[in-house]
Amino acid sequence: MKLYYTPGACSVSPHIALCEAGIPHEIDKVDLKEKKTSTGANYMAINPKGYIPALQLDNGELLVEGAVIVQYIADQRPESGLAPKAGTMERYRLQEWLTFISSELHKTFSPLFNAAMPEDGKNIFRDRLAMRFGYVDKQLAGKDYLMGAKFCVADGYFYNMIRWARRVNLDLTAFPNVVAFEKRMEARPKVIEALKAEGLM
Ligand SMILES: N[C@@H](CCC(=O)N[C@@H](CS)C(=O)NCC(=O)O)C(=O)O
Repeated sequence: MKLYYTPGACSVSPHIALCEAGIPHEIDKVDLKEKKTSTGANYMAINPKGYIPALQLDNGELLVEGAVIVQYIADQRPESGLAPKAGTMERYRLQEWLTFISSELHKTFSPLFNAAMPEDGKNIFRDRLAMRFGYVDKQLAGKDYLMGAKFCVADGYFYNMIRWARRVNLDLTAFPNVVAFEKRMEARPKVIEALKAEGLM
């Protein structure tokens, strides 16, 4: 498998999933401005959506959309326990988390990375994010991970969002369970492996 990624972007989530699942993989760095891969290939010809992450499967198919990619990765190694079995209520709970992270956190960060967005506008998104982090903080009370005692693919995605919060100076001190979760994630050898591979550590 080959993961198209950009260091520190939302592709960190499937990258962590690949490492946690122990799946041999290649990574190919995409320049999002130029829409070129590391070899200079036209990324738009590979993924007409133009964004990362994208996972090229061993049969040549391309899978896009982070929330789906991480479930595909988990399902390749069911014994890893990275996702509950498809069709179970627990699996819908995982999908509930992935959809929440994708639509309520991930996309709410986008304006904060946009240099053209005025500060007043950014504050609207900062306030919304703080509310959403507050929700997750309550959900994490008494739990090590989003789904309970065990790491699942939504944890890698949420950790990715915490890293972004740090980048845009979103204050997380009011969310002690989120901060404890961040430390827990940073102690995981496979998370370290993914971050190192992207040159983030
Ligand atoms: N719907 C996609 C969105 C992915 C996305 O927002 N990727 C960003 C980086 S974090 C990107 O590649 N942006 C460049 C672009 O849209 O041209 C997903 O959930 O995977």
